Amino acid sequence: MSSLYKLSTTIRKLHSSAARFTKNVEFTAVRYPYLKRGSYSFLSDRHLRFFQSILSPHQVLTDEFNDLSGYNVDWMCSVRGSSRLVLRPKTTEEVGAILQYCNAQNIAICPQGGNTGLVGGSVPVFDEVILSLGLMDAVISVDELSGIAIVQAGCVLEKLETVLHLNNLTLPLDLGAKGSCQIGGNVATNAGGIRLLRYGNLHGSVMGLTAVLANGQIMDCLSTNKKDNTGYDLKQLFIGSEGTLGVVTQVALHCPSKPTSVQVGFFGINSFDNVLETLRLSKQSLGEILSSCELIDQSSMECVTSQLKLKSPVNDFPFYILIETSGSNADHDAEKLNSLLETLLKNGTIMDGTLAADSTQATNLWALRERIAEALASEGYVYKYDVSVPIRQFYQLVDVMRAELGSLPIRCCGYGHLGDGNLHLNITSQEYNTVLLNKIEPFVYNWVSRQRGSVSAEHGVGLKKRDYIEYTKSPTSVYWMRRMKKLFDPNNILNPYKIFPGSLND
Ligand code: FAD
Ligand code: 2HG
Ligand code: ZN
Repeated sequence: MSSLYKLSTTIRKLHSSAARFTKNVEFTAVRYPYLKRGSYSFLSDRHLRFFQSILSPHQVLTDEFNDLSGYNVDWMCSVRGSSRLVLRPKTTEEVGAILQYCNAQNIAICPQGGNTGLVGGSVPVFDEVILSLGLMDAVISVDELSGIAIVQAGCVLEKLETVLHLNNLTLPLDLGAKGSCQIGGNVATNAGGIRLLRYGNLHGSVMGLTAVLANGQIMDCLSTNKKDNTGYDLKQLFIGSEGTLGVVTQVALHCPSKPTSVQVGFFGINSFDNVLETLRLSKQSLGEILSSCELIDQSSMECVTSQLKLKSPVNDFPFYILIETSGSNADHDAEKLNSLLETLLKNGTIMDGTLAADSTQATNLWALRERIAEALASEGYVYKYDVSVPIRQFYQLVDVMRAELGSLPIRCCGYGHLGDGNLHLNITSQEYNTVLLNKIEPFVYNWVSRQRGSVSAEHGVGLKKRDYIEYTKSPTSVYWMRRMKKLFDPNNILNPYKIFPGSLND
């Protein structure tokens, strides 16, 4: 068992949307004038002096000496807070002291990880103090035998992956933002990504965690037991709670063995019926080695190839599927994938296809899928919808939206985690446009609601979807969520204005 990794790995830090012109982004309070600041304390010199007394100077960033726009603006450059203070604790105890004080002084807090969230949850709405976890980035221990890694919440996902690989383990989750997002942020959003099909979501992979509650109390649920049926499983509450119930400071993650053989296939398909047939046959013939099944439509492909100058080896199809296998026997896996490709070509389910011959080719194929979000961002403003829908209706929403919107947007495209029924519907326009927005919402959510889907499959609710949570969650569920929020955070200091419609302070 190895412990306390101080590795400083080179992380492929995610470049933000539109090269992060953060200063031009409209303030959230201006763009959404109906949002009203809660009756929280305004930051005073007395408060500042307290934070400076418990933290070192480089852990307390004020707007007087620092440009805080990178913390105040989200990755999409779509929301902007006006926080004047960023606190960067190094330990769970420091987080505890900060929250205890904020709770007593009625100071609102916005917890922030890698700030790659896509629903406006990671930045303040008004002047909430930003609690950035970035300095809590140690990999505390990795145990190859049990597969358990214990990590501080601010550890960047890609750094953790590098350490795991040294121990013959891999991450149970992977996403395009891995060079910047943090494991604490992933837990707080219950991030999905491209391996969920194989390893399930974080509710299953997180064995334990430490969370600091709004009153500063440290809740130690850092169990490493795979099985534990003693009472309520409280750690689950923090997974997907988007910084509203507590601040996650440590995570015990169950990590699978690193596959020794990873293979990628990329197919061109001429109809959505054949997309579904490809999924069915892939599941049937690849079985347990199938680790990803991702869809790209023609418009998304056009965007990623033209905006980022990437090349696809398969062209001119309405749909593309990327299949990945992860296994332990390269010959065996290659034989399975080859035979799938042959069958699909022979019976006309796919029209063209290629298998990556080496890891460089595999990486290039993955870039066509993983970099779509980045490509879309360079077109201007992006309206993002991350929905769960029944698999047979997966692509209908894109067609329905195109018919509804006509030539208003630059692009209306769909891609995503086909194997998990998670569609990423994206609509772009040159700039933020309320006429277009009002044509999309609530239309899109009504449609998803009628299919009994979910308004958020993986990105969460944050600020952007808070008015729509009730479209796919029952009033009783939302009522009990609110009750839980009140119980854990009676003063509503943790990430206010997020997840729930209206005001929790009323
Ligand atoms: P942040 O963006 O900083 O925060 C997200 C939310 O979590 C906020 O509400 C914040 O308050 C809260 N939070 C953060 N850290 C903590 C903490 N330690 N304790 C309590 N609350 C906290 N998401 C997916 O699910 N699947 C994908 O495939 C995927 N791909 C992406 C690709 C790109 C290019 C980008 C830009 C984003 C993608 N995302 C994806 C969205 C995003 O990366 C995830 O939501 C990620 O989990 C956020 O992690 P973060 O550290 O950046 O958190
Ligand atoms: C992905 O799967 C991310 O690439 C981003 O979840 C999705 O940009 C999006 O809509
Ligand atoms: Zn996704």
